[in-house]
Amino acid sequence: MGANMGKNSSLLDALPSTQSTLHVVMLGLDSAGKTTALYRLKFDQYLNTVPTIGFNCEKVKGQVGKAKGVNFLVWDVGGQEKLRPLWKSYTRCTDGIVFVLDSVDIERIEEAKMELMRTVKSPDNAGVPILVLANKQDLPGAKEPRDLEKLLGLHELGGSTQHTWHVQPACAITGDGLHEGMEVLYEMILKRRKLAKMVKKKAR
Ligand code: G3D
Ligand code: MG
Repeated sequence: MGANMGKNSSLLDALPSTQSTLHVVMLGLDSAGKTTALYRLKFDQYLNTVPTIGFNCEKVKGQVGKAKGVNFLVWDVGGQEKLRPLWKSYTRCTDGIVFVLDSVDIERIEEAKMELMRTVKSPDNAGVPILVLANKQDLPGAKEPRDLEKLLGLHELGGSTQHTWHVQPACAITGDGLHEGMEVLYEMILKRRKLAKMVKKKAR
């Protein structure tokens, strides 16, 4: 537990990390880099991937900041079109969603947006924090997070749907930005839990 007990964190902050494993699902169009990101997070090395049929699932340990030592169970669901209806069964009851985006593939950004919004707006996922990995930042022509945010229409998710979200620039091949993104996701998950607790208390 020691690793999580910074000067400013209370015992409450530390509890969820020691209690349980957080469930996270990775979504995104095919070839966005989900499987590469998952294995980079897991083994800290680049593994050659093949298009995912079905799913991959790995336990990943947080490495930076508050998320250090936190266990995530990460599901990587195949992104091919015929598999997308399956996303729904994986995203139910998840603590967080990681949406992996190819920052160069602007041709398919509208399609990515549609898939993201469909998942996020499903009642099962109300309020689930979303980490958008703006992947492939190493490639020339990669769009900046600020532009991707606009193109994905993320501001639509503020108010009524109560989602928190963050766009993290990343390169799954080198691992740049991945653990930083997981830390932000972890903080969003904690915040949501605290809020839920407060609402419960008030209702008593
Ligand atoms: P998916 O699981 O989302 O379908 P993969 O995607 O992880 O299988 O990756 C698809 C292709 O994108 C792979 O290339 C992979 O190496 C590449 N890729 C993933 N992340 C990055 C990145 O950050 N930068 C660059 N330049 N490429 C990346 P191949 O050639 O094997 O299809
Ligand atoms: Mg894959």
